[in-house]
Amino acid sequence: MPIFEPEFECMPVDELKILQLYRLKKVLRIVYENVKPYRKKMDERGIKPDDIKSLENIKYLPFTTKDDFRENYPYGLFAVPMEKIVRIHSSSGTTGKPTVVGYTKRDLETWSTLTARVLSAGGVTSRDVVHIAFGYGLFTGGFGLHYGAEKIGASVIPVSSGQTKRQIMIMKDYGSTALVCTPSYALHIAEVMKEMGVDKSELKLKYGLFGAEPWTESMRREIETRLGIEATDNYGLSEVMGPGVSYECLEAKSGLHIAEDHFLVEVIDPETEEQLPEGEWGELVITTLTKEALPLIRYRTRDITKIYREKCSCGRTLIKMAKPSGRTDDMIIVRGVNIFPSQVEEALLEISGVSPHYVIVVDRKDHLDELEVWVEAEDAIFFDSMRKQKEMIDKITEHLTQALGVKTIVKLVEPKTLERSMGKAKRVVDRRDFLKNYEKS
Ligand code: DLL
Repeated sequence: MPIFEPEFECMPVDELKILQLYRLKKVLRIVYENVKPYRKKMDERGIKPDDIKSLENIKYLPFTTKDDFRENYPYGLFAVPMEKIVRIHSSSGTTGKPTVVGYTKRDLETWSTLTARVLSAGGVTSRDVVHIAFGYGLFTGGFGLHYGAEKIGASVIPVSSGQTKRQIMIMKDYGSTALVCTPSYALHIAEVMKEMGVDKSELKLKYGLFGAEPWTESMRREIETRLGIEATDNYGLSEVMGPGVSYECLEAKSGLHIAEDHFLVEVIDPETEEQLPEGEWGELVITTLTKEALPLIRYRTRDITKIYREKCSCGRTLIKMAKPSGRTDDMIIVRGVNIFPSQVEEALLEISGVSPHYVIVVDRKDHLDELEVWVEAEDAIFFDSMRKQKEMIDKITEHLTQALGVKTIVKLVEPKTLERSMGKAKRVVDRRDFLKNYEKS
């Protein structure tokens, strides 16, 4: 399999560390000079960029969190003037306000190189027909992988998400050879193919490149068998760039190589915030080394993983991360869309007649996530006529679907029936529990 940038992906580790330190020093000077919140944080700690003399010194720098995005919404963390920004994407925020990310021309260039690496590592070459079923829009999945596929010289079909039967018809007729989407959508496609009576032998699919949500080895096996493909995992997050942060190689399919020439990674204990040694599970923290528009220092991803360096059969020397096993916050990922309970709460509070007592129930039917929100009605509504109740349900459904960006099923429950909690309210019932179920199978 060709490696997209062997000069970086297979770099001797000592050289890589020199490159990382050089880039780290540069990015620190840039944020100190151009991003007020960073200068303030560093001044408060009495740290100047030149004080950081080794990669180990990074532990003295302050963290960046989603709160920093919120406090500096929308563009306050940008390190360049708006005239240099050529693209804007965003993702859900913890308070309903989205996280806004920007890219310069050079950032887009870097991003497409990194997603080209992802695709290349997963088997894609210029001879492939790449079917991208991630959403195109503010979500980084569609556009991010699109430009990487073009960079490789593959033929790209920007199908975007939804309309599964049409997707299958396109795959069959246009001869798609690589499928790019979430792992759960891949399984759903397999399910719909069965319903339609389309056999995998009628498709030309060879590779599947899946990411944007957690999945397991057993899920990989199932997707591979049902679609007759080789499936690889890739990870990323919008704040840091989008897809392209780390990627599995087809040769080993074990652990995701982190693009260390662009990202410096640490794993910390989320409670003590102390760095953990390689091989220990904790929260992944990322510092961007080459981003221009939105450099991030020690960004706390909230994703739980471990990092480890091992000789890989593919020849890449880049450190690996394990498949993320969960998150340290209450974010849930439904059909690839990130949702925080606080967004549901905020949306509900905008409607009169409903109480702020709710439970979010996530389930998986036919391999597709289903989002239900159970809401307590106030007395007056609950004892209203059926017609009025139905109107209320429709109103909440429309409002939540709009606010969350994912189809929501609303159930109105009797006043005071949802459990009241003395401590932290349990807002989410995740019936998918797919990580556990799949591991068992
Ligand atoms: O999901 C970017 C992406 C798009 C990655 C397409 C891969 C492919 P966000 O919407 O900001 O960005 O969500 C980021 O999704 O912090 C993880 O919790 C989760 N996540 C992303 N990839 C994986 C993965 C995109 N491979 C959040 N395994 C991250 C497990 C993942 N979780």
